[in-house]
Amino acid sequence: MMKRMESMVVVLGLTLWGGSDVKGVVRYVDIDATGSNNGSSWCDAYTNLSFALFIASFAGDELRVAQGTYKPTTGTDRTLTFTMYDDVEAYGGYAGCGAIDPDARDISAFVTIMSGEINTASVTDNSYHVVTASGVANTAILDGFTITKGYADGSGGNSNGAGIYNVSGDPVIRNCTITDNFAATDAGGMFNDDSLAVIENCTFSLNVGDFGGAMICLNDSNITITDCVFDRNEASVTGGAIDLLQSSPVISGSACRFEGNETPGAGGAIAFKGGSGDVMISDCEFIDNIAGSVGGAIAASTDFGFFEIFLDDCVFTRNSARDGGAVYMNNPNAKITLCEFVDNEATPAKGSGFGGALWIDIQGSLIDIEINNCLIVGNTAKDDGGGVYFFPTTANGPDPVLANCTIADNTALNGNGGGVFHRRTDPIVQNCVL
Ligand SMILES: [Ca+2]
Repeated sequence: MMKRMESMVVVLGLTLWGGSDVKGVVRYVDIDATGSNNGSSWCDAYTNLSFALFIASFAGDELRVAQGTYKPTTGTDRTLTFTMYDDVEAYGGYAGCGAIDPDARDISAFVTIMSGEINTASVTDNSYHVVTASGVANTAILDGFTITKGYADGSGGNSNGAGIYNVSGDPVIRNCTITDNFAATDAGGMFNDDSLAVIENCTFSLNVGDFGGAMICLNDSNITITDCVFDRNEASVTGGAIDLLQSSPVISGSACRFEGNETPGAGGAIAFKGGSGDVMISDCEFIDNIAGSVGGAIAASTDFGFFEIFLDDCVFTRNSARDGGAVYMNNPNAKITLCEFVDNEATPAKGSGFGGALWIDIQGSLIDIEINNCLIVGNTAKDDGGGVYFFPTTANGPDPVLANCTIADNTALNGNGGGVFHRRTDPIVQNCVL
């Protein structure tokens, strides 16, 4: 009996030590610290960020990281990475040891960089993944870092997610800049598979991949993206900024902007290939995005699963594609409300171009399309549908609704329907200015 009591005490002790109820301490990381390197103060800070993250994982410590450039290794192993852990919150952007106020925090002034630039000066021998978030809960937080120079050109998972690689993790990524990362297959910036990641106030720029220059979401990655900027990312196949397969994100926030993203395929900014629920995009600006095929800003297809897409309060300006200069919809239910479509173009140099602002394809008999309170102005198609092109593939299909919209000054250069082109359907037009 005594023995049993003792072992219970040991078990309880271990549980308390490792449990999330035990609040960790604050530990310091500063690449320039020269003291005892035990993490206890700015000048005794750890200099090795990978090691600090690992140590912090035991009791769930908070890490404060000073300005400077940190690398996953000083050696040559491309598989080494900054690993995120449950209950570890890491904050970059501090002034650090030697500053008048080492606790001063300013992410722009005290830039804290997680860099995959290892080995030679060439990027092609860099870390496959700068950060790895696989398996973590939403208690794993990165806040205030620049994540850059990942180069995922390996095999399997090492060809995806050069900036952040995430399988079955739900990390929180906040106030970060994810820039200049390359993946040979999916997502230069951030790879999400089976994830409920939360991404807030981040910038993804100049990332390159085959699918999703900045980000890919696979297998029910119904992530939340708030107040993020996607700037000049490139995908060589689809989804200039974001590629989504059977995933339904919420993308919103007054700072939300997609600008100058590009792909030769579908979805200059975002490509949806089937959802796993409702897709919500609100308060976002889409500017100067380019798709070689369909959907200069957004291409949404239900080829891999039906979904309902809601576009609220978004502005689409100067996006271009072969068809659907701003938005291409292939068969989801769609509610487009309070959006502005201005100066978008479907005017390819070769071949035909339909739907200067919108191409809406309706195949199913129960598809529900509603465009309400929108402004569709100054858009141009090479052929039919300067503003909107409705294209049901079956006769007598469901009738899309256009209500309370202003549709003006759109041009169908060589075709019909300067404002709206439709065939095999009877759009219900209510209270619109044409
Ligand atoms: Ca290198």
